[in-house]
Amino acid sequence: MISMTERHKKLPISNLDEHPYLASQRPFIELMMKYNCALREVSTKFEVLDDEFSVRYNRNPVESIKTRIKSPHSIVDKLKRKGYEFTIDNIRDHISDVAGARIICSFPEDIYMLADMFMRQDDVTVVEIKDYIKNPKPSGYRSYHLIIDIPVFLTESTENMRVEVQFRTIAMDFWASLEHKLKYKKDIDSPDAEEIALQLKECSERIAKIDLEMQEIRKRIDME
Ligand code: 0O2
Repeated sequence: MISMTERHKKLPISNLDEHPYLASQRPFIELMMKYNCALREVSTKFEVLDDEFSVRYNRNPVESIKTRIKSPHSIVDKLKRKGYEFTIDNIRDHISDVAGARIICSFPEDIYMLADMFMRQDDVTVVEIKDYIKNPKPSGYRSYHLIIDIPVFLTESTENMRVEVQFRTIAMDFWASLEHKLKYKKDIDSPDAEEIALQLKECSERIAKIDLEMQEIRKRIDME
């Protein structure tokens, strides 16, 4: 019988080879470990920027930072949707959001400022920019997405890992989280579907206006 303490011990990765099944999973476990390290680096970069802002300008443009690694199930699904087999190379080459970081900002202008500072950093290579704030999705989804490569320094090599960074205001995040829940909770296949979609889009437009109004208020307060 395995005691609680033993069961909760971290499995040393070197032991993987002792178990044929686990040994076969090793490349996947290693890949996820590298994505996880890349996410920690990205997260630290935004913490640093926010700390400096706090000391210099007495304000925090970063409200919160969330990170996640895509679940194996979602990885399999996404590869299938794109017509690829589940292999390490296909994951690396065809999925850009295995590692995802979400930077929630106070105001829309903070998004562009932080994204710009981040992109100018020497070790960040920008692969793609998707500006769903200037060009919202038909659903009403607003966010600024960056696909980047960042080096992870390992024991014997350095590997560039791909990360998707999503920037949103608190308001955009509020909309996206609720819309995601509403959409995925139920298959909206009812005759109301079109009307619901329109209503969600209108909510997104109102939220965007509020974001700009709050930004104006901040500017007025700053000038006083
Ligand atoms: P999750 O659970 O958030 O990870 P690509 O990744 O480039 O092959 P894709 O998936 O079309 O193609 O990229 P896109 O649309 O630029 O960005 C995908 C991510 O943006 C989604 O990830 C969501 O997080 C978010 N997103 C995009 N459109 C919407 C939308 O209409 N509503 C909401 N709530 N979120 C959206 P995943 O993998 O779908 O999900």
